[in-house]
Amino acid sequence: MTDLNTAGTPVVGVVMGSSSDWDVMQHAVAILKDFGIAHEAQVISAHRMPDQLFAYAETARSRGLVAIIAGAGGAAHLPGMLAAKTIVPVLGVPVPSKYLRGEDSLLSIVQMPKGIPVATFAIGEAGAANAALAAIAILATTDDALATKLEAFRVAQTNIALAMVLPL
Ligand code: RP5
Repeated sequence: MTDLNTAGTPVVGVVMGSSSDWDVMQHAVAILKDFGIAHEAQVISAHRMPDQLFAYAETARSRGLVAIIAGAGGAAHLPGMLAAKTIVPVLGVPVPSKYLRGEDSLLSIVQMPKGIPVATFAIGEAGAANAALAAIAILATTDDALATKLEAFRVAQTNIALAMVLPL
C-alpha cells in the first residue's frame, strides 16, 4: 500500500523492504513531513516483489521523483537494485538486522561496485533522518524557500548545542 503524504505530486519516494523497517524509516518520513515535502512511502521488497521494484524504479523519474530513500536490512539489495534501474539519486538506509545489528545491511548497501552509486547513510534512525535531510538538501538547490528552512534547521541545532550544560 502506498501512503501519500503532504499535498502535491510526490518528489521524494520512501521505500523499505518490509513493514518491520518502519520503526527506523518513519524517522525519514517525519523529517519530510516537518519540511512539508510531498512524498510517498511504501513497502517494496527486492526479493519478494522484484517486478514491482523494477516498475517503481523505471517510472520514478517520469513520475517526478527527485530522490528515493530506500531502507532495507540483512542482504539489503533494495537500494542497489533501484539504483540499477533509475538515474534518480538513491539514498540508502541500512536497517538494523536481528543477528548482525545492521552491519550486514550497511556493507550490502555501501559496497556498490563502481558505476552505480547509492549514497549510504548511518545504520538506523540517524541514517533515516539524515537521508531525508540529504533529499531536502538536493531539493533546496533549486528552491530558495526550502534552502532558508534548511538553514534555519541548522541554526536551531547550533543553538541547542550552544545551550548545553554539563552536570559538573
Ligand atoms: C529485509 O529483510 C527487510 O528490509 C527487513 O529489514 C528484513 C526482514 O524482513 P521481515 O522478515 O521482517 O519482513 O528484506
